[in-house]
Amino acid sequence: MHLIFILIANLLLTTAEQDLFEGTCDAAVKSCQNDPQNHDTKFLFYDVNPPEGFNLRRDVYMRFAVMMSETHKKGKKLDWRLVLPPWYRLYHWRSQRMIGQPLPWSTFFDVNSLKSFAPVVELNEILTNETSNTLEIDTVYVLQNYDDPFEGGIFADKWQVNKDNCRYDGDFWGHANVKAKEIVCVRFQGQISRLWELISLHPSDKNVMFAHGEIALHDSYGTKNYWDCRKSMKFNENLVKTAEYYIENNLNCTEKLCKSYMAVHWRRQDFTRSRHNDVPSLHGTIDQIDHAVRMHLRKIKKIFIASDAPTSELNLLIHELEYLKYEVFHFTPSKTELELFKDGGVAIIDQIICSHAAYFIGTHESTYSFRIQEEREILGFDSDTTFNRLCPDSGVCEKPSRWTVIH
Ligand SMILES: Nc1nc2c(ncn2[C@@H]2O[C@H](COP(=O)(O)OP(=O)(O)O)[C@@H](O)[C@H]2O)c(=O)[nH]1
Ligand SMILES: [Mg+2]
Repeated sequence: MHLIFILIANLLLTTAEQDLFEGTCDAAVKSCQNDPQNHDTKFLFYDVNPPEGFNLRRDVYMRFAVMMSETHKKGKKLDWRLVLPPWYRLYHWRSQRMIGQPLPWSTFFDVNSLKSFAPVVELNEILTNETSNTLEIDTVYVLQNYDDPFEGGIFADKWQVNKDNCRYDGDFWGHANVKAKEIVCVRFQGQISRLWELISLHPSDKNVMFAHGEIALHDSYGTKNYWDCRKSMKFNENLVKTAEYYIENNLNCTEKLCKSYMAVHWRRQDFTRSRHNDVPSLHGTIDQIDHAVRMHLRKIKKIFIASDAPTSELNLLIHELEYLKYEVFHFTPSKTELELFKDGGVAIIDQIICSHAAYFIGTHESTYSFRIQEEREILGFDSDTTFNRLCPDSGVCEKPSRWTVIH
């Protein structure tokens, strides 16, 4: 009797799991897999907490892209595509913040390379095909944190529809012609693949969106698939060419792993206010750069500084380092370059230059520095040259975690 009960329970579970995962597309139907205009295609949209910056958003993208890729690898949900959320009015993009247009991912990334990893489409690939010119999202699930993530002393994966205080605080990436039919708020914590359970609440939905996508966590961080996804995030080739041209002409290097310069990511602005226990003063920064060169790079005289510091503060740092006889470099875009690449592209050029340096020192817990560290792992630098940070002038200075590449 007991055995029969287990068998029936398993059978029910299997059917439920199948319902959850199976789409209407047949893996053998090529058009179904590749064509965003196919009527059976379903679209998964997401948005991120409005104040979050570019580099955390890149990590959130990876969570969704890995989730899609892993589900497709199992032959499930083959009719689903992930829509790349346009970049719009990011908090740190000072020169375009007020007037900015939504920018497609191709502004910053090689979208064909992203597509080689996961079934992604740009929003404008879909919008141009909308006959009514309005895109209706069937359900927007607004993810919300639990008040107490460690209820009963443990962090358990769970979700629960929440009917109170429900509103979407985004702006559909600046696209006035995108509308939501229904908004559902959900307390959510845990692995991102459990979002499929939410999607299955409305099985006939064609367009589903998750707001506050950052609340869902990686299913597994640092795995081979994670790194395959990360490797596919190649930058737009004009940004790469501009960075390489700069490196060749200013920093005397034509190789991938340069030996001629060291790079520092000096994160200021909001970090000096909200994380002042983690970042050094101007003079603390100079001492640490000088010390690192003396310890590790005795032949190097060229120092590249990537920073969001105000010009006056940055100039002080540059002058003080020059006084110590260093040749100091900072990428300043021309007016045309700034118009072409935008603040986001200039930040990427800085990151690429840091990625190729003989030695890199980053800022503690800056996702901007994290992305540089990953790039250096992919390029094949010795991890000792990568996982280094600026310490505060006094107090504890934890070593950066080493997230090393898996091929
Ligand atoms: N050009 C340039 N921009 C930077 C630099 N550091 C920070 N920024 C800007 O500030 C933003 C910081 O936000 P985010 O990407 O979230 O990184 P985090 O806040 O450091 O974790 C970046 O996306 C850039 O727009 C830098 O070294 N160079
Ligand atoms: Mg940030």
